[in-house]
Amino acid sequence: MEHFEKGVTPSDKQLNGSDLRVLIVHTRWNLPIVEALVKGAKETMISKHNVLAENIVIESVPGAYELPFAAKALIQSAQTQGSSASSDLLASATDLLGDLTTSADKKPDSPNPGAKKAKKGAFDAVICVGVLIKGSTMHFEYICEAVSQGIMRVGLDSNIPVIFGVLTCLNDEQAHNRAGLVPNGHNHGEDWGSAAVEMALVKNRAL
Ligand code: RBF
Repeated sequence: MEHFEKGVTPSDKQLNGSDLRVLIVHTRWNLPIVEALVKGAKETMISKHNVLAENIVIESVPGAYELPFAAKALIQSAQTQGSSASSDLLASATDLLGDLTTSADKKPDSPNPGAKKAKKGAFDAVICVGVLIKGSTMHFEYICEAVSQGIMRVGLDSNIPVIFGVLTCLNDEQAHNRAGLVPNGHNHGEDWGSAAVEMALVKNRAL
């Protein structure tokens, strides 16, 4: 049998994200692990798929349970701003949760030297990032179920692809492994960045 490598096989198509605007909403629960995942997603979109750093908007929420609501609110807010003729209303969607920034939320480091300008308005894809780690009560099961259903629903209802970037781990070790924080680990954020670009292109019928 051929060597089997677990995980996603990269698309054989060229995924060009240079015209995309992507929202990352992440939790502040388990933040050090979440930050690694957000970094993996962001850097992959920029370096592998040519997404402009200024077209990646990063917001945070307290915990995973809040991810679906925030994703929905930010999608709607950005769409309203994008369709408005008023320049006042063209303020970035970052304003909505503007007070809730963390070190993972830093705005783009430096302006992109390329000719393309930062986009305004609607997002082409959203990545919800969080880390749920099982405790001794049933909380984990309830939150996992609600969050996975909620994220799927936001995507289908809004017609914007929403990537399920939530780790549901039985212990800390699994979480560190899947955020690439230990030797031989793998940062799943990288896969989520690629998935966001691919699904945005599918949605825009550019693939
Ligand atoms: N949020 C997470 O993102 N990851 C967790 O592992 C997590 N564990 C929780 C465990 C308990 C016992 C409680 C009460 C909350 C937890 N939350 C976690 C927070 C949850 O997603 C949400 O922010 C709060 O319940 C407020 O709605």
